[in-house]
Amino acid sequence: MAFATKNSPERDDAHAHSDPDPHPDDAHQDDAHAHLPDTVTQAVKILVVGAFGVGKTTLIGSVSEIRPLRTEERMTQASVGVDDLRGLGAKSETTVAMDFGRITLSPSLVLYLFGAPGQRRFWELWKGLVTGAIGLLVLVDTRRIEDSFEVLDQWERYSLPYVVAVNRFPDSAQYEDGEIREALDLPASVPVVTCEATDPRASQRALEALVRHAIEQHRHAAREALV
Ligand SMILES: Nc1nc2c(ncn2[C@@H]2O[C@H](COP(=O)(O)OP(=O)(O)OP(=O)(O)O)[C@@H](O)[C@H]2O)c(=O)[nH]1
Ligand SMILES: [Mg+2]
Repeated sequence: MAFATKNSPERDDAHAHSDPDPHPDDAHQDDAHAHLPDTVTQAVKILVVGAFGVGKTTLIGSVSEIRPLRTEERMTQASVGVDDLRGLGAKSETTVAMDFGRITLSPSLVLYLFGAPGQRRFWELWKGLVTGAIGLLVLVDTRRIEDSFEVLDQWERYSLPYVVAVNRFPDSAQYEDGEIREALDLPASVPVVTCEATDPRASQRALEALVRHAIEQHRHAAREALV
């Protein structure tokens, strides 16, 4: 299947709409995980970003070991024609400030996860949210890949290490990594992984890929600075 590409002249950031979908349950969180283990020595901040409706809130909700903080507001008539609901079933709410969650990746390492709203009207918020983050997990929905173009353009301005995570919805077509790279015009160094935001293990693997990539990039930058 052919994609529109990020650089194609017919690129179209316009939006359409259809019907909404409920939020998934965050069944695995319990209060036993409210406190950090004593073994944790490193805490890092990660941002989960991406276009409207790609699954940011779902991913943080599925992977977080604490009850996630959400700032969902019901979508109103004002978002009709602005927030594209194609393929999003019964989605009726959208994040208006941020998501927040936490996952302990190893006995010594904890990630603090911040979800940033994707719509243009929230871009000003990103400047505050991004402070102190070591990297970005950029979620993409290939059913509407063109929605990711301008969001990715904007995040690239922050020059943070990022990994593209293709969120597999039940009706998503399969694409080769090369097709995703070409469509998004990704630098060769940017890893592409697939996940399902509703699956905690797949979501965790995507976060692990980001942490590995961020560490490599920060090491590389440190080496360059010493030359
Ligand atoms: N089946 C399935 N549904 C998903 C998956 N990820 C997200 N969804 C659904 O897709 C819709 C959008 O997910 P959200 O988590 O709200 O997406 P978001 O990126 O936080 O959306 P905004 O904050 O509004 O930009 C919801 O109805 C989710 O239930 C997935 O991996 N599988
Ligand atoms: Mg959200």
